[in-house]
Amino acid sequence: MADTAGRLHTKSNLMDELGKVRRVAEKGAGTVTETLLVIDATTGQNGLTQAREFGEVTNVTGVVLTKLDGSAKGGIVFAIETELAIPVKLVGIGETIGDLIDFDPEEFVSALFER
Ligand SMILES: Nc1nc2c(ncn2[C@@H]2O[C@H](COP(=O)(O)OP(=O)(O)OP(=O)(O)O)[C@@H](O)[C@H]2O)c(=O)[nH]1
Ligand SMILES: [Mg+2]
Repeated sequence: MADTAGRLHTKSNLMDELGKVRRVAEKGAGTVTETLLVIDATTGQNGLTQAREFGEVTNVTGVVLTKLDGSAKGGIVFAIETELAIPVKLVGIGETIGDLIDFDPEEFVSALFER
């Protein structure tokens, strides 16, 4: 598992580096089975731009939507799924390892209508 820290979609040198990480990981016997992009639920429209740009360099296979324990609902994932066909795979509902859980679409939609 590789965790790439501190990436900014606006910094082209960091994005090039990320593309290289993926290419190296796929060399020889290497296989990249999943590439997850973490998006904070408080991220608005910029989340779509981030998903598009990261998707271009690394072929993102899923989104991890974090900080759903706050008041933010993370509605940007609808645009990411509709426009880029990248599904949400995991959600974060707190700061401990047990708070990273499988995405449940029905629960997610219900939570959108809770006040
Ligand atoms: N409340 C809450 N806090 C979270 C959640 N996910 C992450 N955090 C907190 O957010 C902070 C930043 O998380 P990191 O995992 O360090 O963020 P990162 O995206 O890896 O950041 P970089 O490595 O700097 O790119 C930490 O204090 C986490 O505990 C979540 O789902 N809910
Ligand atoms: Mg990190």
